Amino acid sequence: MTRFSEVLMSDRDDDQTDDDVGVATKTRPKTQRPPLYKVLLLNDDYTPMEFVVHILERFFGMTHAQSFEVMLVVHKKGVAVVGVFSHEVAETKVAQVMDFARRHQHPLQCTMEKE
Ligand code: TYC
Repeated sequence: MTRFSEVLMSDRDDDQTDDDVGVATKTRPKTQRPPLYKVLLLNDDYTPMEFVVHILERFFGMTHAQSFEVMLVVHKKGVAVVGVFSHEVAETKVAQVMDFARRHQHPLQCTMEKE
């Protein structure tokens, strides 16, 4: 279809007219997302259940009910993921848990692994 405006402006070097929507062809540079790390809590026979519940509330922002549930999963299954974080935050959580457990003389173990 030829429009009057197109005839008048036919010497424009741009072929696009107002109603040509066009397709975006710009390539999107690949963005890199930082890897995430799972923080794992391990079961043992000596750390009191209430202590583990307290750890989950204090360092992982869980409610008492959530903490109790997750503690029971670790108790029954041996291990559970208690959170997924950036490398730096995961490292901090592991250090906080290990330090708190050590200061209270409980053998609780907390580790991290790449997701
Ligand atoms: N198994 C411990 C007990 O019976 C409780 C416990 C739960 C310990 C979770 C560690 O990560 C843990 N007292």
